Amino acid sequence: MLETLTRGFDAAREKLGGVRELSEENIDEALRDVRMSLLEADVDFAVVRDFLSRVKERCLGEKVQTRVTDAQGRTHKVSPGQHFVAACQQELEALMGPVDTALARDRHGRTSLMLVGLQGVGKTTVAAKLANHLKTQHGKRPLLVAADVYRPAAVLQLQRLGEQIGVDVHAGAEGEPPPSICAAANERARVEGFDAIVYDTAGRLAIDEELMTELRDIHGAVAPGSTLLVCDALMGRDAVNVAQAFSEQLDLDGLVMTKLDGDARGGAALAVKAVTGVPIKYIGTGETVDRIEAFRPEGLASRILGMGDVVGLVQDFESVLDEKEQAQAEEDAERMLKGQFSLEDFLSQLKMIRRMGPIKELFAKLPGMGAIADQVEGDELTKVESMVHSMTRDERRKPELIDKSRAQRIARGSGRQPREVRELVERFVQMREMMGKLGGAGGLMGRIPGMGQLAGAGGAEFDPAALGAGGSRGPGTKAQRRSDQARRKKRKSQKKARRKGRRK
Ligand SMILES: Nc1nc2c(ncn2[C@@H]2O[C@H](COP(=O)(O)OP(=O)(O)OP(=O)(O)O)[C@@H](O)[C@H]2O)c(=O)[nH]1
Ligand SMILES: [Mg+2]
Repeated sequence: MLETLTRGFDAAREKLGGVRELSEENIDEALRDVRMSLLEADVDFAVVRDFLSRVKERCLGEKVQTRVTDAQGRTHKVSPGQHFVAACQQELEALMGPVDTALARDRHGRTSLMLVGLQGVGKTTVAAKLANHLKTQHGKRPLLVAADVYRPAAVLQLQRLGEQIGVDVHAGAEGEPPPSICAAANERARVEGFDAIVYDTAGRLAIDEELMTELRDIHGAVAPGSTLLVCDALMGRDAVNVAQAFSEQLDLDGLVMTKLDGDARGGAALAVKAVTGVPIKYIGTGETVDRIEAFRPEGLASRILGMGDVVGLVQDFESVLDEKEQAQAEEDAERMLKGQFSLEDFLSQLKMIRRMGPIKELFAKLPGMGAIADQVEGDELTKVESMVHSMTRDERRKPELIDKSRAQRIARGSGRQPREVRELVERFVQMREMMGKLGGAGGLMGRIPGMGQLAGAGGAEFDPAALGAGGSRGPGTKAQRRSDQARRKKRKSQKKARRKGRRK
């Protein structure tokens, strides 16, 4: 979704690739690409101008460090291009943050939030997503309130979603006006002991007085802890205008930007806080109820700069994998790079990815990882598993051995088609090759547990965090452990090879 933006920053970085130090001229030259991409991505003109001048100031104003030391005591050389990227990262974060994603309580001590916005932007979906989030992540017992009485089937839509996530939905009587529905729901929450409440309101095609009056009435009747405006990324610059208009009429606490999974230019996400003062609190990245994330400016900034949201990914990895699994993943990665990766390892990686849940999406965005992530959807993993289990040890280690007759045997054993066995082998071989290539790329992958050796192979890459742009996390003692492990393993395999040689 952020290709346009990323392209501009990439071009700028490339231009600075050859320069020895940053000067007013070469910064201006580099910023020209950035300016174009920001405008093309629909970022507000004034925001672009201010942003560029702050980046420039940061590049010129600071004493340019040529070396930095990271948290692990490793020193990195900082090139002018990297310094520029760090300045961009810091300014992008400042543009979108800081964000407090906590949802406030109302005067009854309940987490309560009201969703407002134009038609079709995703209010009802976000209502269900947030109710689900409150239920599963915060252990709350939420009540969903259907306050859209205008669109046919709007109530039914929310009821269906409520059923799906196991959350009660409050609907009004025939002809009951929305403010009174919401007030009744509020009272019901008190009586029945719901500790969270989410009001889904009606949308309009344009901002009209009637809509605003109704929203103000609801707001007055229930005094929600947070009022969130829902905008979709496809609205482009309009999202900024709409946020402006709503915030003039209603006290907005934040914004939920939906459909960031789509083909949008993403510029609105950058500009909205700067123009309206309303921070993005959550982002929607898909149609299903689990596709919602707390907004992290630093994550989006990294992605815009083409570096992937590695910090977020590392956090997510650490939250789903225990230490043993992380160590295992690291070993797998090591073997992958050496081309010793077997189908068994492949299977265990697929299982690990499946456990990551929604962050699969993120994983898929990293270079070359999409192909792997695709295979853990639906029944695919079970299929792969059954086929791998029907293989002999040798076949798992060297899938090249699998010829036509072996494929037939494996297919029979696993209840699959020989074609599927061949496809699996093909995909596996492709992936192994790709991993080999990634090894050279280094850096990025190295910050993900399990991918650590990739960094080792390519040399440590610059990390803007090391310049103070955020908390840096590196392999540290793990790296030490890994290299010890690698050495041990190497000795072992050399020994083995010698033994083999003697036998021959
Ligand atoms: N791809 C994608 N689709 C989304 C997302 N959020 C919502 N949608 C889709 O957008 C469409 C409209 O969503 P709703 O939740 O009904 O929008 P709404 O604002 O409640 O619409 P009205 O009540 O008619 O004003 C539906 O098809 C949703 O599945 C998202 O984050 N990504
Ligand atoms: Mg709706």
